[in-house]
Amino acid sequence: MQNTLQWYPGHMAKTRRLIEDNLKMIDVVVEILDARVPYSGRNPNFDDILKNKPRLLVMNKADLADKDRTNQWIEWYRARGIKVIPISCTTGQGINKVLSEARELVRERIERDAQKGRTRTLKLMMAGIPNVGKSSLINRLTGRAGTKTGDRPGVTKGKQWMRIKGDAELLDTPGILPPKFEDQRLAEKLAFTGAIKDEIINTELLSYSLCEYLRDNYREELCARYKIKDDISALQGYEILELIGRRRGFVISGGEVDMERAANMVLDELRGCKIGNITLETPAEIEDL
Ligand SMILES: Nc1nc2c(ncn2[C@@H]2O[C@H](COP(=O)(O)OP(=O)(O)OP(=O)(O)O)[C@@H](O)[C@H]2O)c(=O)[nH]1
Ligand SMILES: [Mg+2]
Repeated sequence: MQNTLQWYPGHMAKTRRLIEDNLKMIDVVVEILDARVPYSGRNPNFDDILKNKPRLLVMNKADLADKDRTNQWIEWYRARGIKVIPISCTTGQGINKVLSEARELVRERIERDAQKGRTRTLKLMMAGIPNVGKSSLINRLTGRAGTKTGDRPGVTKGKQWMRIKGDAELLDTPGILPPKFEDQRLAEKLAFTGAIKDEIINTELLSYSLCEYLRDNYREELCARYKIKDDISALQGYEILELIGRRRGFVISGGEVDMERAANMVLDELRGCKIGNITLETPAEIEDL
């Protein structure tokens, strides 16, 4: 990407404090990530922020992701001693596992309390980068639209507790990104999914890069979606985007393609799963970084 991305350090720092201040009363942190970016979608600062608090990793939006790759990632994490469960707040897949897996992580404590005649209300904190579905998961678990959700980052502003009858309490938190990315390629993957506000991104450059990723990883899907018959294997991102724009009739005066419009359309269609079930990174790719 053209320059280093900047994102509201003030707001993010405030959320970090909110998480740290509430951590004491939490039993388990549910770290939610977007199944389309199972690696870049984790905030590396969480290890530092969450310390040794039991953590359940949840890959949400599994309905949008590439199933083979989701399984590869589950294996990859498993090999590193981390359990991840794939879920979808849209289809309901895996939702009923969230509480039981979280409980499993603190089973000994629950049993100890039970011996003393106390029932423990499980206190969970939802944490993750922006737009991954933290609030949606709370709404799914409570069965009502008690927290605001939206298809853009930064919807949740402050903390909010929600209770599941007699059973558990859930704390929603705003999404936070690390203050900076060591590798801009990781930031770019996040931007593809919409976790970073488009206002601070050059969407045209981002889209070129996306076209190249799709060219190398999901060529069939890309060509089918935009009815491209040409061999695009040797084309650059901007040439592919130009082809797509022309296909869609995004032509301005002088016969040129409106690249900005084409760029926004391709990003929208990726995020809306119109191009196909796409996961934007594989374990092998990450190990090569
Ligand atoms: N397809 C699909 N969309 C989902 C899923 N979960 C959430 N979404 C959508 O993703 C968008 C973001 O969801 P939110 O619940 O607002 O995400 P959040 O993590 O609370 O976001 P912030 O509060 O902005 O950090 C919304 O448009 C949701 O409808 C899912 O499993 N599948
Ligand atoms: Mg939210």
